[in-house]
Amino acid sequence: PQTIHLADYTPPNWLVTGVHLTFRLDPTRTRVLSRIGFAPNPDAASRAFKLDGENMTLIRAKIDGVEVAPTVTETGLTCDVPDGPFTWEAEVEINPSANTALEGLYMSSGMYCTQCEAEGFRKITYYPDRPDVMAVFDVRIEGGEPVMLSNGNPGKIGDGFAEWHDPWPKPAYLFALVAGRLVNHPGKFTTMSGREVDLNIWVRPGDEGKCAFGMEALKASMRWDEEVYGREYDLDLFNIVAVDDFNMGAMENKGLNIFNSSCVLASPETSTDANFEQIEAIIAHEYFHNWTGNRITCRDWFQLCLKEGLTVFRDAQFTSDLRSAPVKRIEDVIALRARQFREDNGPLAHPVRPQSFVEINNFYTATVYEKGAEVIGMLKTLVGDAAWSKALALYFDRHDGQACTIEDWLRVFEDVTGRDLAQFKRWYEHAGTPRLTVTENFKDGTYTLHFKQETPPTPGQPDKPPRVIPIQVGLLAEDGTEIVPTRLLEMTEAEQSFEFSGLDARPIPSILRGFSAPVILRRETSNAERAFLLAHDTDPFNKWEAGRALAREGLIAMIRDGAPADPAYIAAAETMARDESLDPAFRALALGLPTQDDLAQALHDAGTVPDPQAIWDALEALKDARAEAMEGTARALYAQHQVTAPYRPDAAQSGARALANAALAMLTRRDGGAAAQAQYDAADNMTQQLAALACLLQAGKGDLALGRFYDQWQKDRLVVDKWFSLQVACAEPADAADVAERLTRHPDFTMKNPNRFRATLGALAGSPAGFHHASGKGYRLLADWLIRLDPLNPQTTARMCSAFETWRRYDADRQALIEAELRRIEASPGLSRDTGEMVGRILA
Ligand code: BAL
Ligand code: ZN
Repeated sequence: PQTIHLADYTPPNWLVTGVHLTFRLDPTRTRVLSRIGFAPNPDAASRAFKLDGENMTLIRAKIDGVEVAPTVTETGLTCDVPDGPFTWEAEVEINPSANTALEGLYMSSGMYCTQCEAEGFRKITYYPDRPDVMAVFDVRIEGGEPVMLSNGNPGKIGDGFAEWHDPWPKPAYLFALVAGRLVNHPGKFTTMSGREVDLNIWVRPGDEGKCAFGMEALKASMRWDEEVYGREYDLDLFNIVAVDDFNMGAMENKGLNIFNSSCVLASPETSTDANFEQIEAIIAHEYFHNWTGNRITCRDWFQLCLKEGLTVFRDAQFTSDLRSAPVKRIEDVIALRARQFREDNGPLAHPVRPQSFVEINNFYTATVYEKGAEVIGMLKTLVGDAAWSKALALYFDRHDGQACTIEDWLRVFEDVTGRDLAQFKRWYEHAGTPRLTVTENFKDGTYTLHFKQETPPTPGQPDKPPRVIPIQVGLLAEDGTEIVPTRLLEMTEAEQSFEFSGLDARPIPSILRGFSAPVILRRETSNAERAFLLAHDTDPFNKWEAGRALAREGLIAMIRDGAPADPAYIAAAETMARDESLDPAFRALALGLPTQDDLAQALHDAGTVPDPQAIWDALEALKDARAEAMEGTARALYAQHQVTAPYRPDAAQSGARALANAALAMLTRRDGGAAAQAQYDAADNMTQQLAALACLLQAGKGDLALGRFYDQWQKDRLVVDKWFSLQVACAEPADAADVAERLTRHPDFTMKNPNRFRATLGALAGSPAGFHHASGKGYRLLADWLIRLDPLNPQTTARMCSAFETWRRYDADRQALIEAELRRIEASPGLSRDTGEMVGRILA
């Protein structure tokens, strides 16, 4: 397979002046007729004409009305064309029913739908399928389906056909079509200039009761983007469609967002508080793409972070504004460390703006998305809020309607602030998580912090020059008062010192407040100081971080030295949990322990080979010891934070339920599941039902409830996904692979539905002690299923290969077992380009 390099970018030879598409829908023989205006690109060096196209049969092609005979290959076609503008016409046949890869036009539960990002449009018709070719699309859909949707505004709708016109030039990856038996949940929104926009959430009949929350989230997003960024919606209509079979979470097609049904359908009975929060964020994310992604798009796929990093940053701002900013920040950092740090410290590490790829679908990663958003956050911190607002206004003004690069983005900031961002750009160009080591000194009233930054080598990048790192620091006195409020230190050198003078006594530092840069902070400190910061830090993130570090150090001593559970951690956790001045959601997060994967990475960084079973045992021992010591507190918290008001998925109620459920998990270790059983029996919402079921399963008392749960919810696909994944996630390490294997034989298991596949095999990959069981059965089961899935759905297969990305952390026996499975996948006949690239990179 061919490797594509950023350095090889050349502008398109031909520009598209307009696109007319007619779809004659048929489940197995859909005809697509295209009429496309082409004009030479004055910026291009060549007029050679090549169109992308895959998995289709060309019926006929014409240029300016005259039939032509292009040279057709597996990836597209070439043709002799006139020197100047011309009209291309083609008729192709495609088979949506056979499209199990879920890219291009496919069928899901009897309805037609599309996914064109990144390169799916080339499976619909021949086209220059690249984001820097933007055009106005007119679409006619024939086929007699009750509902037939495409991008833009509706045109004529008649007997068996519907026409659509999208006035905004767009790249083909934003094209969408949906047709089928759908019902809508309608809404209306009046924009800031007074235009009325029709809103719809389209679902399969039976799901209409799960749309109200998504509709309110959409309106809130539209209002927020007007208020915060001055961005107004630009069509008469905004449609969202829920689709069961979808590789990603959702897709921002212009005016016709398509969602994985798990990311839009919500009801209190079937969705957890976490689901509600995530749905709200994803609806916002896709909506915000209308400006950051659609109106201003990417020049090429290497610039993916231009739209994704910025849009993740914007959706995080939205959630912070609607809910709790500290809680959102902590949740995001937990996720960043779990997914992005793991990626950045392994064989799949790549820059936020990659320099090469074989299959772009493999780069929809935590690095491009989440680290991409962190980079934006650092930029905002460095330039300040006022300059940020000016720069964004300039970005929207200067680049509206264009396909842009990271250079364009940074130039806007340089123009607004006069700063040189050449060093900052390294965050986009160099992979790897910097290690920021800090030492300190106090003398004659001056406190000095000395920082040293080092970034380990990553694939293809052995040496890393220093980056600019924004470090937010505050100082506390021994009595807990804050003597220096948060101050921004701008580190630009490999080593650099910062002084704070005029102090009476040696302060206690709170470093990297708000997690102001995506780095690993290394500092020699004591557990007493961590407990002090947990009690007194005014920065909520660092307060949480101190508790997390205290737990982590105790766990590492348990794992490495066989130490008992640290009573200092438990005492500090109990004081924090009882502190009624703290938000319950924060307390619930602060009672969370480092994950198995966090601990494995921390041990590996400290030069110890992690033993997944020992990590599991230490976590269990700490949870037992904490539950014993905190039994009274757990009982009190559980009683005190019951929500009696009617269910609302807002921050206040969710926080209370999160704390009550954290207390329930502790109580279950003391009462054998009595309180959990009572909660299960009384629950009228999924948050409480699922939390109680998890407690019962962990207590070994879940069989009855599990059966009842299935009986109750077997007709609800999304709840059945929870039923699958919870069983694997709650299994003992020795049983997890067996549980997953048994579930793959359940009549409801299907590998054609990515949600169900992830709920089963993804849950195994996400349960480290079970996945890494010394027998190798977890590895074997996952590899078996990846080999089976690859011919059907390369994209989902390739993404799930990242389960193996940490393999070099482990002992020689586990490494040998994993390597054998990776080699077995690699040797599978006809392995996809997607999976081949991922396995190759992991093994390299
Ligand atoms: N553009 C792919 C889905 C998303 O990031 O919104
Ligand atoms: Zn996105």
